[in-house]
Amino acid sequence: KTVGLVTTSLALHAPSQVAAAVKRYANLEGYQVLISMIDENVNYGIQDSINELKSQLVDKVIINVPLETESAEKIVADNANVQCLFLDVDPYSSVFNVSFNPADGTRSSVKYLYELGHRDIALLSGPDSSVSAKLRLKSWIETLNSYGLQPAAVVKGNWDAQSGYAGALQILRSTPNFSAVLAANDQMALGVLSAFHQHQISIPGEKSVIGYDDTYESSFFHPALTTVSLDLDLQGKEAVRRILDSNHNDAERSSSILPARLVVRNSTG
Ligand code: IPT
Repeated sequence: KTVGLVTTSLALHAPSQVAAAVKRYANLEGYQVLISMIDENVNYGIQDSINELKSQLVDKVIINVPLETESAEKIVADNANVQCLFLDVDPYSSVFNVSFNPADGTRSSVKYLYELGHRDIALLSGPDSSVSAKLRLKSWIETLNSYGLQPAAVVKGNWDAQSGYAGALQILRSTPNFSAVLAANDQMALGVLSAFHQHQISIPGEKSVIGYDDTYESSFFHPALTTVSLDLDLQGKEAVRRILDSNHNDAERSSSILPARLVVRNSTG
């Protein structure tokens, strides 16, 4: 008995934590997990990955790759004999998915900064290729607008720490007077902390930083990172439960949207 997992780069902390959870919970149910990792060329690679899994007789596949709704629907249509469950699509799309509410954590971070008195908030978004990155960005901007604010700056990274570091330097050059940064994930927030340390900018004295994900390491950053916590272990667990249940019953194939919540540590003030 085998479940497949097609995943985006496991060099990224969030997907690697999800993969670990999928394996753990599938094993507890007596299933093996075959992992196929794809890289840059997502739209080409994903069908190859599914074919690779099909050739090993896998008929249930969890897909943790950022996909626009049409691409996910096409994958479902092209693989009629495989049950596909998506982890990184628009939660409100019609495809079978287990995902996170894209707005609750972003709203509470903006609200929290606003209440601390921040008015010049810079945004460090994830890549345009990621649906979730775009949803987070949209929700930050909508929430800022609801307080009568515009972002002090918007820059984009590619999820890794290096891009967060580069993004922070870019904002420091273009708009040095911002007082807080919202980063779309913790790895980029780590890069931001590093850039600020290098420029002797005190955190949170001069600038506050909020991340997103709350991966295992985030409470060990210096200062310990305030971030939006995604229960990635629960996402893996729920994905396994859903895809195994969907065996029996089509009605079980409805999607789950998991909450995200702000965890306040020491990088904000
Ligand atoms: C999303 C993470 O928040 C982000 O840090 C990055 O790892 C990305 O995945 C990779 O695609 S979580 C996803 C389930 C929306």
